[in-house]
Amino acid sequence: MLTFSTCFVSLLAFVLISAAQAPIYGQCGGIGFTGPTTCAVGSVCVKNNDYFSNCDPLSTATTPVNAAAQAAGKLYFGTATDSSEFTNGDRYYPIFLTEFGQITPENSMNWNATEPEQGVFTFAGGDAVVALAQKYLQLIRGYSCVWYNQIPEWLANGTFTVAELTEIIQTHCGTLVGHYEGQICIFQAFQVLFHSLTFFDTDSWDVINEPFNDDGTWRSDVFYNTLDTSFVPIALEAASTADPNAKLYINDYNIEFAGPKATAMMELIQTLKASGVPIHGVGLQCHFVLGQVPDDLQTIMEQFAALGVEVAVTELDIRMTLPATNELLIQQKADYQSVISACNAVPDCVGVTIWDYTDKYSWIPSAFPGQGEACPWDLNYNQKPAYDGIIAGFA
Ligand code: 9MR
Repeated sequence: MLTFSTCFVSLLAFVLISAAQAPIYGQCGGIGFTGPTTCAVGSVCVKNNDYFSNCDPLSTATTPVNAAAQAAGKLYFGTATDSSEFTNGDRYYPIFLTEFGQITPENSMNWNATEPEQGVFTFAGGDAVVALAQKYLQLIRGYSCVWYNQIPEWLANGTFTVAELTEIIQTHCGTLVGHYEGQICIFQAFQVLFHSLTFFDTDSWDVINEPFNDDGTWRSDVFYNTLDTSFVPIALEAASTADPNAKLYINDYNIEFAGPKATAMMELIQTLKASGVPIHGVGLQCHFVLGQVPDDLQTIMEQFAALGVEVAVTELDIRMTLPATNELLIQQKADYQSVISACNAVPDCVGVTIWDYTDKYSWIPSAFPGQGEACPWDLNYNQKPAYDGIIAGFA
C-alpha cells in the first residue's frame, strides 16, 4: 500500500528531477546559460546559435507514416522485417502494424533461405512475412531472386554450363515467384475492396539485386561469369512467367546520384526495354550517410522514370558516427526529409521502404562498427526527429 511518506518522497524526487530539466521548448544551453542542460522527457536539446539552445519536442507527428505517404499519392510507406522481429513479443509489433503499409522480407526470401539445396525449396520464413501482410493488408515486396550475396555454397562455388545455370535460375525464380503469386493476388483483392485502390499490380519483386560494381562494370559472380549479362533477362522472363502481374524490379545502391553506376543501370534498362524484356521498376536502395543525401536524387529518379520504369526507395536508412548528438539527430531529420521530398516530387516514385524501422534491428552497427542510429525509431522504439522529417517530406 502506498503510504503518505513514500508518496511524499516520490513527489519530492519527481519535483527535484523535473527542476533539473528544462521544459519542452525551454532553454537548455548557450554561452552564459546556467540553467538545466538536460531536457524534459520527449524532447531534445537543439542548438539554435552559440547563445541559445532549446528543448525541441522529439516528435510532433501523430500520423502513421504510411497514411502520410498515401495522402501524398504514394502507394505505401514500408519497412523491411523478418519474423524473428515481429514475433519478439515487445513493442515492435504494434508499431509495425500501425505505421507501415508494406513489408520487404529482409533476408528470408533470399536464395540461401529458399533453395539451400539444389531443387529443395523452403518457404517458411517468407511465408510468415506474407501471412502477416495478408492479415493486415500490407503490400509485399518480394526480395530477392538473383543476388550475388546470401546464396548457397552449391551455387556460389559451383561450375555450370550456360544451359545448366540458365535452368537453375529459371527454376529458382519461377518457383520462388510462383510460390507467392496466388497468395499475393488474394491479398490484393482485399486491398482493392477495402481501400478502393484503382490498381491491382501492387506486388513487386526485386528480381535482380546489386548487379553492378560502383564503377559501373558488372559484378563478378557465378551468374555474370557463367552467363555474361544474359542472367538478367533469363531471371526477369522466369519471374514474369511465374507472376505476369508482378512489377519486376532491378535494385541497387549508389545509383542514387549521377555517376558510372547510375549510367550503367540506365543503359541496362534501355537495353532490356528495347529487347522487350519485362522490366517495370528500378529500386534505389538509399543507404545514406548523414549529411550526404545526393543533391541530384530527384533528378536521377526523373531520369529513370523517363526510361519508362517506375522507381521506389527500397532500403532507406541514414547512418551516423556514434554517439548520436542532438545536432546529428536534427541533421538526420533534414536528410530523411530530403529523401522523402525527392520521391514526393516524382509521380513515378511509387513508395518508400526503410531498412527496418528501429535501430534495435538495423544492420548498420555490425557492418560499420562505430556507426548506427540509422533508423527513424531508436533502440527503445521512440520516434526520433527523423520521423518528423518523413512526415514533413510528404507534406
Ligand atoms: O539487412 C541485411 C542483413 O541482415 C544481412 O546480414 C546483410 C548481408 O547479407 O544484408 C542486409 O541487407 C542488405 C540487402 O539485402 C541488400 N542491400 C544492402 C543491405 C545491407 O547490407
